[in-house]
Amino acid sequence: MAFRWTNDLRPEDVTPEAVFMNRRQLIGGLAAGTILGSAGMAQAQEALEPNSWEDITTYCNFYEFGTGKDDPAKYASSLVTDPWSVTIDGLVDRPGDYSLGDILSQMTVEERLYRFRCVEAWSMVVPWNGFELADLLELAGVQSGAKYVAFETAYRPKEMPGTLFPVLDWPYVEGLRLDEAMHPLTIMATGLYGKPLPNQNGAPLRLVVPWKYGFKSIKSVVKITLTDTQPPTSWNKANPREYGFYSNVNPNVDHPRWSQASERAIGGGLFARRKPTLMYNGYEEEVAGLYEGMDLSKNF
Ligand SMILES: Nc1nc2c(c(=O)[nH]1)N[C@H]1C(S)=C(S)[C@@H](COP(=O)(O)O)O[C@H]1N2
Ligand SMILES: [Mo]
Repeated sequence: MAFRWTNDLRPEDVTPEAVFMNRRQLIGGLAAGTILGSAGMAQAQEALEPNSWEDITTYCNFYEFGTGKDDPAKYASSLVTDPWSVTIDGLVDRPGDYSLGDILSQMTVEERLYRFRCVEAWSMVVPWNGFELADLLELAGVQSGAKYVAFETAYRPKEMPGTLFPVLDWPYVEGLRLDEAMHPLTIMATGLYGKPLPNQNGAPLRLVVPWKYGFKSIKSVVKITLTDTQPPTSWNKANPREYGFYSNVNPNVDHPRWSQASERAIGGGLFARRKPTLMYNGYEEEVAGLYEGMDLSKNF
């Protein structure tokens, strides 16, 4: 792997402004802090003020439990998350069913503070706990022919009342290019605020890809397949004109039905104002290289 996330920064490793950030902010914001000027720094710091547990766990998208933002918090408790296992197959050396307990015993779970952004132009900052997807993929042994990673959510109509309606083609599926999947910003989250992930947020294990729109961050994952062809994704299947494979946060490319230039920060209350959306959700320095030379208006 080209580089790994580092958590053990010393004050002398970072800019003077960044020294005043706490460790949690450093984890999420270090790279942004070192490349931005102080104005950008102020914005980055502001953007990294975490949302409340209440906001994060009651304003959710999880169509398997209904299409309303408050439906998952009301209905997702019916999902049985223990025992849980993830099938990892396709172009890997060690395909099989990996129990969550076995996975966790081999992973270092870290706290990460990420700006999370949904496609409908709202954003939150979430203190996730999780591990790098790359570490999980390395557990299974990625073969050299693999180019993409496909993900699948559990599909259990008895536990997921929303799947009785054909709003999406169930199960929910997503995909990443292998280099996106191996990037150290890409994590599998198992908790938030140091507590186990609530069902409505994708328990017991969900993807988080902070430079992409929220729908890429597939919840309650039961299957991961390494492939050599680009996998289908639920929202692209539902509406290919509006949702592409990449779905990178990009204020310069509007969704056909709304502007993506600004966002409403959830939890801002009465004085909430729209903020300009940052390229790659503020992670440009870290991920722009993955898309060098690509026409982002075509690969949206
Ligand atoms: N299985 C599944 N995963 C999903 C979704 C979904 O409906 N089903 N919604 C996506 C969308 S559109 C968003 S914005 C995020 C929301 O995550 P959050 O509710 O934890 O903020 O989950 C994504 N993952
Ligand atoms: Mo979303």
